Amino acid sequence: MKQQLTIALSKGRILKETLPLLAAADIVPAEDIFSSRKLIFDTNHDHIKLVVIRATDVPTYVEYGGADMGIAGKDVLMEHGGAGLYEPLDLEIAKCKLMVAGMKDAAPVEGRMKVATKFVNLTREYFARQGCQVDIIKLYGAMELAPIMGLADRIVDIVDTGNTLRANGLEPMQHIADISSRLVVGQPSMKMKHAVIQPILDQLQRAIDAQR
Ligand code: PRT
Ligand code: MG
Repeated sequence: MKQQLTIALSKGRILKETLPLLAAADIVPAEDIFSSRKLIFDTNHDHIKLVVIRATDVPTYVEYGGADMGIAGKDVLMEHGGAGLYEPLDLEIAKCKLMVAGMKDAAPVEGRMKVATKFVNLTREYFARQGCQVDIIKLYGAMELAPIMGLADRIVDIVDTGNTLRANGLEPMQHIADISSRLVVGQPSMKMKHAVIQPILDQLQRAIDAQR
């Protein structure tokens, strides 16, 4: 019998782009994920299950072996840190950029800059690398509001078209990283379940090449 394999998928916008890639690698959920309230899904393979969870929980599940592999945005992975995870594939989906932004035509900040973000770890590392001391303010959403309300001088957030920034009178200022979704594999799973994981990696790689 084949070893059991659990794949953790990020719900939200990544999921819509993930399912066609999985299908191209011949992994298809047994029922419609979007219309179900289930968290765990059987697939067309007896040995493969999918769990659908919050993006930020995906690396945690994979790190602690609650899932063997997972799919999450590079932003989420950078924020989580890479301990215990291999990142063998760039799926090249849900592409966007991680940027520093502020009010349009904002004056340079005097003294210590206040930066609002949900990505506190990667923001701290980014500004430390710039040799810049900042105060980080943790928010859980609507970062764009913070500079408008005088809560922060800058934000660190995901930018795609830039429409959200523009609509709120903000502009992108510094590019931190290009983001796309990645496949991660737990280090023990990669070793112990290599026989079932490697064929999936190969098929996904072919599906990624085909979608380019
Ligand atoms: O909603 P929840 O808090 O559970 O999690 P989440 O908001 O992280 O999930 P989701 O589904 O919104 O995003 C998941 C992942 O998609 C992110 O981790 C990124 O890797 C990727 N991604 C790609 C994006 C975007 N594009 C994106 N445009 N994530 C967020 N946005 C948001 C951004 O936060 C901003 O509010 O869209 C707005 C900017 O878009 P533009 O086009 O106006 O610039
Ligand atoms: Mg969201």
